[in-house]
Amino acid sequence: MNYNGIIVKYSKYLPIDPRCIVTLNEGNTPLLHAPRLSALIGKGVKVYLKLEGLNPTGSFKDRGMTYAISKAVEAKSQAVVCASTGNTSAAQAAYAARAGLRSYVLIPKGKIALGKLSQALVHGSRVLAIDGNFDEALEIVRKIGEQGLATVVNSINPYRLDGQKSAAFEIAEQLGDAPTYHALPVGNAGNITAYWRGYKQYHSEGMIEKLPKMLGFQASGSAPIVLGRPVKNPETIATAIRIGNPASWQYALQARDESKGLIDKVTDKEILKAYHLVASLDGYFCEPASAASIAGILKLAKNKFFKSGDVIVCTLTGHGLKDPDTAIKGVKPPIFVKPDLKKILKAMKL
Ligand code: AN7
Repeated sequence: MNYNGIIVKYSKYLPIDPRCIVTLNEGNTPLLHAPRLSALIGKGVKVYLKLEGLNPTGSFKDRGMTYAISKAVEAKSQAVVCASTGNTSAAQAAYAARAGLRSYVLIPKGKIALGKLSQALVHGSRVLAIDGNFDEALEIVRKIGEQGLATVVNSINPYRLDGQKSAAFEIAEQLGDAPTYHALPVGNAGNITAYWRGYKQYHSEGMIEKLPKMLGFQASGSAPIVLGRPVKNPETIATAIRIGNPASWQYALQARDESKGLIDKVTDKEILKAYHLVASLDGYFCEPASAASIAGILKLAKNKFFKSGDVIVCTLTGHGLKDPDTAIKGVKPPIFVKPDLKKILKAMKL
């Protein structure tokens, strides 16, 4: 059967005039079992990776963006705008291009990964790099929205979170029920909010029997929710979640408390370790922010948090190719060798 993206698949939950749908066939991403990571986490524990990096622009943002852009088209908007640490801008740029909308993105100068910047530019958005961080950019974008100059497609636009709920629906279908735990990185806190709403919706409709406990992880240099106060100058290698004052803060607390889960922090060192671990053990390359979910469950596993029979889903929110600079920095460089069989075999230690 032809797959036509999340709005068509979940049309019951994402109402719209079908003529206005703007899709790149996002969603329907694999839920990959990670046997070697599972063994590290604990005996009898099953870890699954939701590969959101396999969406059309390489991150989970496509799920919310297809609906936000489609709704903007339905409302006859001519222009869209967002503040972004990179992935939202990449998704907006692609969907706006397809819709024929003018597209403006505000990014923190020098703090977005190269792949994401390339995407926004190649898709033809007007990219404004500001001498400030994401939180400052979002404040300005809110004002642009209030003045009615463009439709804001950050997750303060409710259609974004409605679209992102589809990832929880898919996991419920892929597993046949909710997992015991759902782990994910937390930046602006939209995704944890959307997943929780998605699971609750499926639960209330009898589509799943249980609800997961939500485990959110912030980078320790950008951990406002863990600290209980905004962080003025957030810092982390995981630039996607370099956010000091999350827009969906209160909803994230609600997700945590209603699900009896937790929101914790992980250091950049732990993030990078997890990033390399999932690539080398289970063959999947995610971006640093995504590895916060892996780092988080590894941290919890040290304290025997999980027990046999637990099913953990980690959302790997973005693809590793988004951030080639971080990838290259953290590994041994290639070995330079002449095109000579003997020398090559020596270098290979064969
Ligand atoms: C790979 O693109 O905020 O907690 O402007 O790109 O829903 O914000 C990105 C966030 C996790 C955090 N992983 O999700 C943006 C932006 C990746 C991300 C998050 C982001 P939220």
